[in-house]
Amino acid sequence: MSHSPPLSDLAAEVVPLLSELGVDTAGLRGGTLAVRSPITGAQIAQLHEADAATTEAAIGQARRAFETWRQVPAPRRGELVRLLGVELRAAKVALGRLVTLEAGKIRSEGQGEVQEMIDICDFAVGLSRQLHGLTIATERPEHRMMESWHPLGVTAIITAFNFPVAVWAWNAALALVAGNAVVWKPSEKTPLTALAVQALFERAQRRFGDTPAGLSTVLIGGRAVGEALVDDPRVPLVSATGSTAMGRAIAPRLARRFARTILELGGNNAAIVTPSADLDLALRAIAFAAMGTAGQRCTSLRRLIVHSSVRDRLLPRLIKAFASVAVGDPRDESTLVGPLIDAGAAAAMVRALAAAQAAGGTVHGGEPIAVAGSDGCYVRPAIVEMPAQTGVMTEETFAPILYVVTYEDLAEALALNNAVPQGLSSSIFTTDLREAERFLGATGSDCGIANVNIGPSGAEIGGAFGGEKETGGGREAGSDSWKAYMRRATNTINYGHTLPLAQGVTFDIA
Ligand code: UN1
Repeated sequence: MSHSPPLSDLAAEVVPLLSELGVDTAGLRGGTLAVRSPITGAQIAQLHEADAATTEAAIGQARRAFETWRQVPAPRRGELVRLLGVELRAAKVALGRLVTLEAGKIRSEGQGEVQEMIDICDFAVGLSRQLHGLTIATERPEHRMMESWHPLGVTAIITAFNFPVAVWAWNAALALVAGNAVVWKPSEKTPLTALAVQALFERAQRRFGDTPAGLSTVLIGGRAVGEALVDDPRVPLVSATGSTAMGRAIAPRLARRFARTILELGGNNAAIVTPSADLDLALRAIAFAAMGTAGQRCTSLRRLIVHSSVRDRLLPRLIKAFASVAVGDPRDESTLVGPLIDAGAAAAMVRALAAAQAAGGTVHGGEPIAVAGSDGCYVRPAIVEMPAQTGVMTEETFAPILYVVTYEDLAEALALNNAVPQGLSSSIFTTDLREAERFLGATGSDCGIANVNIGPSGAEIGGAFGGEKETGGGREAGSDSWKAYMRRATNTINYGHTLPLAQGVTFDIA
């Protein structure tokens, strides 16, 4: 057993919560993975990591669980997800609190994240009676053609720190009703919330009755665990959320074995503010999208493309809002912007602001903020007026930095919106129907999400979530995203006595 220094005061808050959520707290010390709360930077746990043998065994057990689970009728599988939703409702306050302590989200965002889990459970329960295929007109007499959807297999879910529990739920709720088993590798930065969710899942399992062992597993660990899931032929689908660099590393490995992927990678989301925009509404939307979650959503607003005639009416108000927003301990009710996840994130922000300045940008805010008694990384959100959309503005920095450029005509604004490698989310603020429709049309935003008069972040689960280009192309959550978790079989049935061949081919044997 490795040396284990005493845990911090914050651990005194975390441990009872974990135990309330059903986690065996005996396993929180003595391991090799140090877990820190971004609130103070203090250690809150030292977890044991899954080694190669544990990972291998978990995948094997998940495969066996799948072989049983796929035979359970889908609406019955939905019942398990319904029970998970019941557990999540009961645990919403505690789990949301744990998200705050481990990921640094403000209270309402921590609670909101759990609500997102509940929502996807409800969605998946309904879906469990609707995993429907088509019947298709056939060209042959006395034939019928249809498609069927079947369970796919073990689904690996690799998640990021910024939505430590909701993104698992988007994937797991659908995968489970689809008849799959799931194996989860949470971010090394947020493993405790994953353990809590696993404990809640196990409660739901006990209420459900007989579920196969290993239907859902959490593997705590780093790169090696992720790579084992990526390379294992028993895992036909890997859903991974993280950086474009991570996606670039794993996508070719998955392609090599023809595995399916749902990749949710970098975003560099823009909002266009047109001359007709309702500026009061736009101001609020921009503030939430750029500063909410301390700029650490994939969907965070990073680029503002403002019409030159609007700039002077909007920018001073925005600068004021950024300068006065309450930054601090996310446990305080008045805080709107909590800490960055760690020192690495703070350093990336410093580097980005320096690069922007070197490119001629004017920076407002962005300085570190000292919070009494804390070694956490708190920063004033930054607005950067850029002379042009170049360099660092085309990259995703996971921090509250809003770059601003101006435009003269809508075609230019649309070109700017699309002129980055990422393609997750986008918005336009306009009251002009023509502008809105152009933005949403085929020559408009090239992103997976395009909104009118709301910011690019804060999507509901009912829609398909994901983006194009370097965002990876995956779609999760609502709409028909469930199809990614199932295999489709096209079935042709001949109920006649002859054998007409398609395309009129003749093949008459003697
Ligand atoms: C993410 O940042 O990885 O749309 C997901 C949103 C949330 C999900 C973001 N519902 O902002």
